[in-house]
Amino acid sequence: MGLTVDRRDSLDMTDTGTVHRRQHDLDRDVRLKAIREAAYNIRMGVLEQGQAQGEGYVGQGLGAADILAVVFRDQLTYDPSDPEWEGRDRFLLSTGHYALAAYSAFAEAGIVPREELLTYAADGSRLPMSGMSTYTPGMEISGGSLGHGLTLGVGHALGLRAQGKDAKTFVFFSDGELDEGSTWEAAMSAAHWQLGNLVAMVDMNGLQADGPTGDILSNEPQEERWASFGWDVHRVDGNDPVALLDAFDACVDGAQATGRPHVVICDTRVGAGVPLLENREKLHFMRVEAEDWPVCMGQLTHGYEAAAAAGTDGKVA
Ligand SMILES: Cc1ncc(C[n+]2csc(CCOP(=O)(O)OP(=O)(O)O)c2C)c(N)n1
Ligand SMILES: [Mg+2]
Repeated sequence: MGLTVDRRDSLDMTDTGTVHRRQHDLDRDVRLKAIREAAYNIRMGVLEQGQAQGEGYVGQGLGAADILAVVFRDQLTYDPSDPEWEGRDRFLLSTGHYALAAYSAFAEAGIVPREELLTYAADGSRLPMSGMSTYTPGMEISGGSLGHGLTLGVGHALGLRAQGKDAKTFVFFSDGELDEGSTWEAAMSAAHWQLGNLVAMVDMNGLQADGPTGDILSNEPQEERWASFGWDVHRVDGNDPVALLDAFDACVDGAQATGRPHVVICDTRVGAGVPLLENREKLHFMRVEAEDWPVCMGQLTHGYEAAAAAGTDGKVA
């Protein structure tokens, strides 16, 4: 059901295959249009997976779609036909239960066939409910045990530097994972080793398994905390593609200049882009009635078309 995006502006042929490269040389409006389309496709893929199972981590997937659209459509360098190509940037999904969002981004990137999304969480599928590197092309780590993604990212970034590679390491994790001490050990280590090739993104959706994040364990002020650990810090509306693009550009363009690791703290909305889900009780795991999935899809398409007509750069209402 996704839009067909003309990818000719973003792919080039090399001896390793067809490589998607960072889009920073393109016109900004062209980049934003592509990101907006990618975010729509990622959201629709999330809904299709949820519909296939009747349930899933749908609210998180919708909330994180704009972040993943910017990262996969615009920032990352990778070869969709060879997800293990050595020259690739690494994308690490720490938050394993966000796998359906990553699968949708992989489908948008051409790493897995889009129709395979319908096998999400089914027996024998390559797309298990929690992300696992042994099952899915493009899934660099098995992240379901929370709080480890950033530590692994530090290792990847150190390894790439030791090998003299320009590739960067991107790590996606959640506000719930800020409760884990290992996240802060990794933050301290990354600054110590001056890992300018490491870009972290935190999905601050205000929710975790047992309730609102602020009720479980206060984690603010985030900017000051990361800055005090020696990181380059950006905090943005994580459902605003313009703000996200500017933040990621600043991270990647400044990668070598500062020698500091980078974090983009993204304030997102659970269910963003689909009012029916956004306005109901915020739940970590969502079950949706069969008749409501088409309503969700209709609302998503309506919002996308309305935003495009209004020229709002794809910020979902
Ligand atoms: C080490 C570890 N502890 C506990 C869990 C159980 N668990 C699964 S999801 C989750 C919530 C984590 O917070 P967050 O990712 O912010 O939740 P969401 O925004 O998706 O609701 C927890 C505690 C786990 N998977 N791993
Ligand atoms: Mg959360």
